[in-house]
Amino acid sequence: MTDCLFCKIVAKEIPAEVVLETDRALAFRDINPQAPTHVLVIPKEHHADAAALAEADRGLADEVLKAAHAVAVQEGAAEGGYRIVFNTGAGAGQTVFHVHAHVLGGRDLTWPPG
Ligand code: IU
Repeated sequence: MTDCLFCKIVAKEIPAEVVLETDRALAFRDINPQAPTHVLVIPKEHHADAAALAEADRGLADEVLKAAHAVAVQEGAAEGGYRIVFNTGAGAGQTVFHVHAHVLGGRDLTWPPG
């Protein structure tokens, strides 16, 4: 999608601090981190949200999830516990409509989220 910010990051038209890349997924640091580890993991292909991705391509959804776990391990966040969040829909706080998993860790995380 030409007007999608995360598609532009995939196309390298907008810079991002990439921490992991696979054939079909990309992980980069969130510009406004909410925890010591805050990385976004996206499929390179455009899907609006987690529901759309799961409907369209379960294999790709699996790859994004696997990449999210790999990021947590790579960042040293896996041992202390980490969170994978897919905000899905504006009411849940989604602001960028290219599906992304937030990988959050490196500190104690409270529940429930706001
Ligand atoms: P959300 O779940 O759609 O609200 O998450 C969008 C995230 O994208 C949010 O945490 C932003 O800080 C982040 N982000 C980014 O990393 N780079 C950008 O250029 C923009 C948003 I705009």
